[in-house]
Amino acid sequence: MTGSSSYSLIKSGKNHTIIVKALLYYRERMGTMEIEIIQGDITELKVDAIVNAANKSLLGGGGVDGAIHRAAGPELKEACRKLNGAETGEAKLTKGFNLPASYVIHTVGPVYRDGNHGEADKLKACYANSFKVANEHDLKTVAFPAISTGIYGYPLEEASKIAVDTVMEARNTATSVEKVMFVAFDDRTKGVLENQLAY
Ligand code: AR6
Repeated sequence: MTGSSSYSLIKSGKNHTIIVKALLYYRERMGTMEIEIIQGDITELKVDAIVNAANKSLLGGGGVDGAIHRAAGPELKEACRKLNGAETGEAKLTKGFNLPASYVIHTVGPVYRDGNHGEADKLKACYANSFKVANEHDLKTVAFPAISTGIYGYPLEEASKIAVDTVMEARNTATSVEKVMFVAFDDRTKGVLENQLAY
């Protein structure tokens, strides 16, 4: 494309309006996302989506996964069956059924071995892909548990840094998400998340 043709594109009234609208739209959706830490039970939150720290079967388990399935009721398991499982780092959406949350984003965190088996990249993918799914469905409020830090044994400080850094990165993109909540089930998780967010 020559310089003059790009100039005429911008100068032409209609295209100019489109470009300005696109820029405004991008600005509106960027950089305004709130981040909050709350302590409590994620199943009680009335948000657009709660994220589930699931296993590859997506059919339920212990920890936060068990709590979400119990609170959502048996329809959640039926909906999950249709998803045919997920790989570590992937994220898939279902409705929330009996939960106050409208949707559940199921993601599979890595089992922590020694940190040399791609755990960090996989955990990062959980947050990034959950965020992507939320954006694709135009969701505005999303609550994350501390993925992989329970039964899957990920060291809390490292996992919290990845969680906060990945959400901060997503904050700088055009997204439907207006508010992210990090849900700490216990005091220690809350403290570590607060320290991470302070940097
Ligand atoms: N609300 C918020 N956070 C919770 C809740 C709750 N109701 N219950 C537990 N947590 P975990 P993982 C916290 O073990 O390490 C399941 O069997 C918990 O204190 O739930 O990713 C799955 O099926 C911890 O901080 O998930 C998988 O097999 C965090 O949630 C496996 O566990 C994550 O702990 C996944 O293990």
